[in-house]
Amino acid sequence: MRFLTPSRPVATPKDGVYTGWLDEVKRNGFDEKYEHDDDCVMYADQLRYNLKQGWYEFRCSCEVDVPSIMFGKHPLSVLLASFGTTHQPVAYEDTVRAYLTAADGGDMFDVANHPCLKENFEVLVKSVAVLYARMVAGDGMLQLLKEIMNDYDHGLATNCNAMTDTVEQSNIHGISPLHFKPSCIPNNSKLLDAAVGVHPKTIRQVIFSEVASTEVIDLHTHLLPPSHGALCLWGIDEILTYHYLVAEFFMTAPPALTPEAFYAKTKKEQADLMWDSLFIERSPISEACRGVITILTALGLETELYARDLNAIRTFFSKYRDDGVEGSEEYSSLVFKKAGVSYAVMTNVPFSPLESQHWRPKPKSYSSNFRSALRVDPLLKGDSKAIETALKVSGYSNTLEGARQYLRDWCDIMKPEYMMASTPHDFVLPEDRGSIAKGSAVNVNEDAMKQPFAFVDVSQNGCDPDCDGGEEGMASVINENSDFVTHVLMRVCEERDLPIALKIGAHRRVNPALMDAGDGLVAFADANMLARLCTKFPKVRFLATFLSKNNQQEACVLATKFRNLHIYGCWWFNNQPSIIEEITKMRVEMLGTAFTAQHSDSRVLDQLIYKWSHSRAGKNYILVNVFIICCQLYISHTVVIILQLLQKS
Ligand code: RAT
Ligand code: ZN
Repeated sequence: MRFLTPSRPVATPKDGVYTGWLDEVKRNGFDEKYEHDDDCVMYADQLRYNLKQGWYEFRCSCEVDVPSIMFGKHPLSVLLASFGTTHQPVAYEDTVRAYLTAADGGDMFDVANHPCLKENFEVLVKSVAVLYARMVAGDGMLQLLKEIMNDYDHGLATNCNAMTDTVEQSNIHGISPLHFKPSCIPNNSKLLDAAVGVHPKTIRQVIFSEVASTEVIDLHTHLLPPSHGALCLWGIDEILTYHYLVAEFFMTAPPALTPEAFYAKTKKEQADLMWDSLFIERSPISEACRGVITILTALGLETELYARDLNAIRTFFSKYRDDGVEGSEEYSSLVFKKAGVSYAVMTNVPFSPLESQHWRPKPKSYSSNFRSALRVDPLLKGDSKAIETALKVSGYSNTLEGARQYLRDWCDIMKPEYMMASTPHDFVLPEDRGSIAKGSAVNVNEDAMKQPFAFVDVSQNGCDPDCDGGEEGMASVINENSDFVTHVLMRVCEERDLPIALKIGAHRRVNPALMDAGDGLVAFADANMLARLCTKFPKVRFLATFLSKNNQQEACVLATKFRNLHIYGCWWFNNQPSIIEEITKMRVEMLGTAFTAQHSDSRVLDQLIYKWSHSRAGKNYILVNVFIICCQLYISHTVVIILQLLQKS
C-alpha cells in the first residue's frame, strides 16, 4: 500500500525515489521537506523517513500502461498523481491491476492469468482499490489496520472478498441475485465525503454496492419467531411446500393426486413430491422455483443442488433442527444476517388460538429481528361470528366497547408497529358509512369522483375528522360490518396513533380444495374505497398494497392525493420480475421516493434470503432500479448529490 501512496509533486524523482507523507500529516509536498535534518532516519537502501516532519521516501521504478487513464507507459506515481482529488474505488482498479501485474511492480502476471486464480486476483485488485481510495480520502493507515484486525471475523487473515466494494458483473447484468454484503467502508470513512463523479460505470458500481450493503426492514411477513415453536417455519421441507409452489405443482400434478390426498401426506412426503415434479422432472425457472435455488446457493449447498440430492440438503438443516429451540434461534439469526434484514414485521393474529397461546398469559420473548403487527381481518370483513367468539372466549362484553377494549389490550400485549388486514374480495366501505361529505350519505357522485383531482377537492374541503357518515340510529351491538371498521378499528388506530396496513384485492378460495394455494385475485379492486377511508379518517395513516396489476397506477395517483396514504410492496402475484420492474418504474416516476418498494411476505424464514436478494437486484432489479431510474431522470449533478446523500444515510 505504501508504494501506492500518492506523492506530490510529480517532479522527476531522483533515482526513482518518491516522498510519501505519513497519516495525519498535511501533504505539503516535496519542496517543504528538509533535505538535511538530524531527525532523518535511514531505513533501507538509502531511503529515509522523518517522523517529526511526517515524510518518508520510497523507491518505485514501476512504469505502467493504463490506456483508460493515460496513453503510453508512465511511472506509477505519475499516473496516480494524475487522479488529483479522491475517487471511488472502482476508478483505481485499472491502475492497481496494471501495477500488480507489472514485472517491476507486483509481478503477479501469472496469477492474474491463471485460469484457477484469476477470479481471486480480481478480488485482490478490488480490495486494494478500496484501501487505496480510502487512504487517498484521508483514512489513516492505522485506522485501516485496526478495522481489519478488530471488525472482521478473521482479522488480518480475512478473505479479501470482505474488503471489496464493487459487485460482480453477473449482478450488474441481472444474471445473479444481489446478496447482502456488509459494507467495507464504515460510516466514519472520509471516502463517504468524496464525490461520486459522473462516470456511468462508477455511478452504477456505487449504486450496486450501496444497495447490496444496506440493511432492510421487511414491512410484512408471515414469519413467527422460534419461541413460537411449530409456528416458526424454516428448512427445506417448508421451503418446498410454500403455497406459491404448491399452486405451480398442481398445474401439472397427476389427475389421480387430489389436493385432499396431497394435504393428507406428511410435510416430508409433500416436499418429496414437489421436488421431483418441479426440480427434477420440470425446469425450475419460475420466480418461486428460482427462489429455492437462490436460498440453497446462498447457504452453500450448490454441490447438493447440482446432484439434485434432496436428502443431502435435508442433512444440512437437521444439524440445526437437532438442537431444538436453540438450533432454530441460531438458524434464524443466520438467515437475518445473510438476508441483510434488520427486522421483519410479523403478522400476529389474536383471533387464532394457536397463536394467542404464545402471547397470553405472558408473551413469549423473541429477538429484535422480529416486530409485531396486529392482524384484524375479521373486523374488516365484519366477521361477527369470529369476533363474538373471540370476545366471549376472552371474557369481553359483546359490544363495540368490548371489541375496542379487546383490541386495546392486544395492542398492549403485542406492541404492534401497525394494525393490518387483507380486505375480503368483495370489500366495500358502504357509502353511507364512509361517504366523503357529511350528509351525503348515499349520494356520492361516482362520476365526479372519476374526474381529475376529485380527491384533492374532497380532501381540501375535508370531511370533519369526527364525521361519522351519519351512523346515528345504527345498531350499537356488533352486527354491522362497518361498525367494526368505523367504531372499533379506526377508533383504536386513532387512539393509539397506529397505522393500518391494507392488502387489497385477494379473492380467497377460488379453488378451495387447494387451501392457501387456491387463493386468486380480483381483476380490478375498488380503490375508491381506499380514497373514502383516507378521507373519512384523516388522522389514520394507511399503508396499502394492491394485488392486481390493474390497480397499481390508480394506487399511485391516490397516494399523491392523500398524505395519509403510503403505497408499499409488490405483493404475491405482482412479485414477478417483469411486473416488479414495471410497477417500480411507475412508482419512482409518479411518487419519487415516497413509497416502499418491497416487502417480502415470507412465510418460511429462509425465504428472507431469496426474496431480498432478488429484490435488491438480480432479475427483479427493485432497489437498484429505484436509484438507476433516478439517475436516468436527473442531470448528472443531481445524481451526484443524490448518491452522496444515499452514501451518508
Ligand atoms: O402472499 C401470501 O402469502 C398470501 O397468501 C397472503 O397471505 C397475503 O400475503 C396476506 O397477507 O393476506
Ligand atoms: Zn401476507
